[in-house]
Formats: sequence, C-alpha cells, structure tokens
Amino acid sequence: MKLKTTMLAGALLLAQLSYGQTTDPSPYCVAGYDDLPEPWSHYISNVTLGSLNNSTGDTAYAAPHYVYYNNITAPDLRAGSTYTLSVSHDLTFHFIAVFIDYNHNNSFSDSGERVLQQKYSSITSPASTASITIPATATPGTTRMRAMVFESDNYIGATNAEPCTADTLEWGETEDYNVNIVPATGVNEISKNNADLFYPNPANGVVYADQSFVGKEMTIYNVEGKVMRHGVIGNKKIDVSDMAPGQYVIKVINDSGVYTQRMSIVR
Ligand SMILES: [Ca+2]
Ligand SMILES: [Ca+2]
Repeated sequence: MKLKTTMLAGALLLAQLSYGQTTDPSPYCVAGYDDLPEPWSHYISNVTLGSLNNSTGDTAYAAPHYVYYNNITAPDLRAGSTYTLSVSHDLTFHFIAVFIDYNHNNSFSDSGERVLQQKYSSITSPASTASITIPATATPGTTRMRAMVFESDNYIGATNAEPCTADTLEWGETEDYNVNIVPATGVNEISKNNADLFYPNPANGVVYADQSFVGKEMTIYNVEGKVMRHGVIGNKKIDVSDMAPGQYVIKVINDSGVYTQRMSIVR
C-alpha cells in the first residue's frame, strides 16, 4: 500500500513536471465554457509573441477548456517596443480576443488591455495577428496574458469580447500565459539621440533635463502608471528630492515628438 502510494505520488510529480500548467486562473477571473446544450469544439492551436511560440494542436484543452501555461518561459517584452502577436485557431466562432494585464491589478478590463480582437464576420483566416506596442507605463515583471476564442449564442450582437466568461459562454478555449515586461532602457525610442536626455540616471535628489526640454510639458509616472508629477520644465535642474526611491517613467513632448525615458531614483 505504501509502495503504491509512493508510486502514485511519483507519477503525480512526474505529471506535474511534464505538464506543469494549471487550470486555476486565480487571482484572475474564470474563463471556461459550459459546452451547453451540447459539446462543440473550438480551439486555439498556436500563440506566438516574441520568443513565445506555443502550439497545442487542433483540439481544445479538456473541459471547461481553460488552461494557464505557467510552465512556459515568459517572453521578454520591452516597454515602448512593438511586437507581432499571432493566434491560430479554427474558423467557426464569434470572437477571438487577447488581453494583457499591463498594470498588474489582476483585471484585464482596463483601457488598452484588450490588445487583439476580431469578430465573426472578420475572422476569415486561421491566424489572427496584431501589432502591439507595450505601453511605456506598463508595470515591469511577470504579467498575465489571456487568449480566448469562443462561440456563444448569449454573445451574439456584443460589441466587445470580455475577458471573463462568468458561466455565460458556451463553446471555446482560453489559454493564459506569462509575459515578462522589461523596463524601457532609458533610450529615447523616438529621438535620434541615443543618450539619456534626463541625467544622471539613476538620480538622487536632482535630475538635469536636456536644454531642448526647457519650457516643455513633463509628466513623471510611477511603474503602475500613476502620475506622480506634471508640469512645465522651468529650467534644466529638476528637484526630485521629494520623490521616493524607485523606478519612474518621464514623458515629455517636445518639438520632435514624444520622448519617454525610464528613470531610477536611488538614495
Ligand atoms: Ca489550445
Ligand atoms: Ca489590468
């Protein structure tokens, strides 16, 4: 009996090692399907984004067709950079949608977090793609992404797909992933200059702005995207001694476009 128990435990451990993904979406909302009034398969067969390339075949994950692939290496996605997202699927459903919880509040419903969506009439290819730009204010670190395909008579006429199924959706598949948001390097994505135009970086009590920014409007965000400072840059010397140590993003609109730079304050 003990041997059997040990063998069973070993088999379970092996299964976990081999198939470490989970069917528990928490702390995110439920996103399974009830297969009612009768089973009808819809599936995601591949998700590609950066170094992520996960093929899962032409059948949905076991009912209720939700799986979180938390055992796959998360692709690095740099804030401010643009990537091609591709989702392959069958063709007979109502919606495909992908969400990324950029601000880490355990909800996919914030503005800008639905990064791909196609509705029934526009789904004519077995692959849906979108060019997505990671917001400069996206919270760095491990970040949840959710891909869904579904068909549901309860959802006909809806304008947008929602990230939670709440027992109202009939047929589909949902796949959750981790992506890793990497802070912008502090290099201007738009400017032709390659150096920090706010310096030193990391800063302590004072940040100096490039002369071209004097008189321009500046916003400083924390890593959660909250505005910490907003105003016109009066002179080159900006006092940040009242700001807590941490990571920030400085955004300035000057004559040549929008400039963003990741800035550390250390003491
Ligand atoms: Ca799949
Ligand atoms: Ca969110």
